[in-house]
Amino acid sequence: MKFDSRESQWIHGVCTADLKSSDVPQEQLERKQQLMSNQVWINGELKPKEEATISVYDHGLLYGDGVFEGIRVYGGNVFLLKEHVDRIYESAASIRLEIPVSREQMMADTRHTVAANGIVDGYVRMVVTRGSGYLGLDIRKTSHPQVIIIADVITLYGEEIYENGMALVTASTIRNHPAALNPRIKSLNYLNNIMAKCEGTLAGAAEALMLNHKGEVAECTGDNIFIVKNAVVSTPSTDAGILEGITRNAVIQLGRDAGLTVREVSMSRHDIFIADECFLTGTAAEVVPVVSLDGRTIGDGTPGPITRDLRKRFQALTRAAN
Ligand code: PXG
Repeated sequence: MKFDSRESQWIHGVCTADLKSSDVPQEQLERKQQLMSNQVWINGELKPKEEATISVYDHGLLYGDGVFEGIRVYGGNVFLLKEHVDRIYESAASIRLEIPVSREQMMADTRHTVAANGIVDGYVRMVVTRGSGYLGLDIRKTSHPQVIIIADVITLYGEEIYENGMALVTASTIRNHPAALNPRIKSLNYLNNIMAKCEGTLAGAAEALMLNHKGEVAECTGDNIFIVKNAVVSTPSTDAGILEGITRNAVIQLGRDAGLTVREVSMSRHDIFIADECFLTGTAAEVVPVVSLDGRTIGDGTPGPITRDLRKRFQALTRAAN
């Protein structure tokens, strides 16, 4: 079958969902146009995005060999920057990738890139690739890891989802086994999540729930998951094989500070079906109410009071950091 970008996003009928330009929020398109001359930080300097290129021999492209972060900017402040920088260095250490700049330098370069692009409310994509080299998996065949910082904007879900809640579906693709590729590593190899996301898209859902190899709830394709039952907040622990989300950790802390019991526990789909409330957390997504899973209504089918309260507290935190 021939790929036709007007007809389909995918070849061989795996995913037929169209993403027309009309599906992209107008606000995002306008903002993008203003940012046509984006300056990208690449290996120690800012370059116009057209000139910020890396080699086709880079193992980040050839093998997905590298690490990344997605970070929000609120009111010109790069939110929880230290936490994101710490995580990218931990991801890199885990795959034996040495980032050629210090953590302090990475933070300074990020702030500089955000300011140079005039980003007030936006999004940073930080990427470190293994670098270019010879073909072959051997990491000794590469040199010069590439450090890239992009400052742009992101909109994940429409306003309707934040107001009325999201319908989730469970993907049949399970989350990577932690002994194969630990989901705590935010690596450039995101096919596991992309395949699950594709299942969600096919089913008409904005996000998809992923289970782990034991059939337990792990996380969504780009968000962590929480439930509320009898005023107790629960989320899967890192043992379930998840990315230890920075928004997740912030929301756990906000909940505890508000006097709520917040537990990290093993969880099944059944626990979600019978929960009073459910919500997702993520850098791009922030706090998103979930009102159904696989056709089962959660609670009364509207965003619950604890979800709404935690969302408010999280928004206050993003503003307070300025
Ligand atoms: N799980 C997975 C698999 C993720 O990729 C989260 C949870 C939430 O983690 P944080 O640290 O963001 O609270 C993520 C993060 C994107 C995008 O471009 C995806 C994420 C973050 C930012 C942007 O789609 N996923």
